[in-house]
Amino acid sequence: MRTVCLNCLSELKFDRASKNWIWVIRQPNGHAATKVAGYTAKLSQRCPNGCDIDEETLNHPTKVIGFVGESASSKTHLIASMIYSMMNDPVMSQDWSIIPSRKSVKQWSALENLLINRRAIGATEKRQFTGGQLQRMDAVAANAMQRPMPPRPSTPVHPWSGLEQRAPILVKASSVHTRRTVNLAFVDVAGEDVADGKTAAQVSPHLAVADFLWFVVPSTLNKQYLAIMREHANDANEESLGNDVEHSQTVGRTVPMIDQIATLWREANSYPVDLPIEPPRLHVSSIVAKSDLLSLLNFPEVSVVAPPANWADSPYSTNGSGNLYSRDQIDYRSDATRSLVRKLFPQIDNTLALHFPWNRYFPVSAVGCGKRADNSYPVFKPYGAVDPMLYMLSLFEELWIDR
Ligand SMILES: Nc1nc2c(ncn2[C@@H]2O[C@H](COP(=O)(O)OP(=O)(O)OP(=O)(O)O)[C@@H](O)[C@H]2O)c(=O)[nH]1
Ligand SMILES: [Mg+2]
Ligand SMILES: [Zn+2]
Repeated sequence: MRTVCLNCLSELKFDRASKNWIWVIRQPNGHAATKVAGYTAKLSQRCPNGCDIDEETLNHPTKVIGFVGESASSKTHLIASMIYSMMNDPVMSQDWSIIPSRKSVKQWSALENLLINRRAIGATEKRQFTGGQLQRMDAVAANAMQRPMPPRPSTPVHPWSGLEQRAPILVKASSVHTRRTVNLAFVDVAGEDVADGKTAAQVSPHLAVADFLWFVVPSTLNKQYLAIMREHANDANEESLGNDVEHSQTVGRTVPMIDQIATLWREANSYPVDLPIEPPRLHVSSIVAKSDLLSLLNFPEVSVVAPPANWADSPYSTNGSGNLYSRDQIDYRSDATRSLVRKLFPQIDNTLALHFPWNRYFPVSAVGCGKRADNSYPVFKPYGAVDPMLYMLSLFEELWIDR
């Protein structure tokens, strides 16, 4: 069984033969990432670096799930909406039990509270550095400005040391059929922090230990189509479409971001540069976010991919949750979404396919509508927020075998 200390992100593996926990050592330069050191016969409530460990992470395998995307692409809304939808969906609950871990309850409730009261969740703050790390960042900045670099410290500094901690939201997912459980650790990153590969490596160490990466691309990424959406805006989305900050993401920045994340992952895992990144080592899929805005465009795929134009105004019970649940239908929608992505922003699909050939697409509207100028939502009615989670759970082998 593999577990991860969610505080310092050390990886631990339980070796059945010796009944020992093994500590996976990651070198700062990414080399010898698989080197292991024996660890005490019985793991107590502490990781090798001395952090408190959530009891849940010792009882069940932990899957680290990272969301990557530019600022204001909807990452935090998606995480909150997807967990909310998993917990409250009547079809999902026939097969799954979803329980926030004890330590995440407070953080989770705060997010849930905003959504059910139809208030916007604020932008995620950048992670702060302490002492040594700040100097390193200065050095990077100095270099960029062509100033002479300060001398390098003689002892190598681990790139992830001195980093402000950010607690992922930990949720236990149990199959009611096999009675197996995995911990899902949802790691939320500030968009600014992944904007360039160097900063991402420093502030988002979880990217290197992730089991699943979700690339988040907003429906409005191509500004030519954003202009068309603005022309056709209606009451439900006029105010949010007018907000430039919300639609600041561009193809020009997202393409290098994907490329840099792939490079960063390869370095951290000593993975060959010329090989595509594939499961089971890392699962990667993409979410086309804010899918409620797609109904403003006139493409044949839209009716399969996006909620209808009156989604926010119609009563919940008449058109459900926008989830398809069945694998065949999810695959069908995924293919239609790829076809649409290849019209709206083809370079995104090319870059993803180059590094992550197994990438699939899930169109999701975390809220079901855009926010008003006063930071409130007319409705909280997610569209398609469960299907990507069902797909993800279906890939975790630990949940397959009956206990
Ligand atoms: N139309 C529409 N707007 C959305 C949706 N989800 C989020 N938004 C808007 O997008 C903006 C950004 O959402 P966030 O969840 O903060 O985005 P983020 O990717 O976490 O951004 P950072 O924390 O800055 O990295 C918010 O102002 C939301 O109102 C959606 O489903 N539909
Ligand atoms: Mg955020
Ligand atoms: Zn630790």
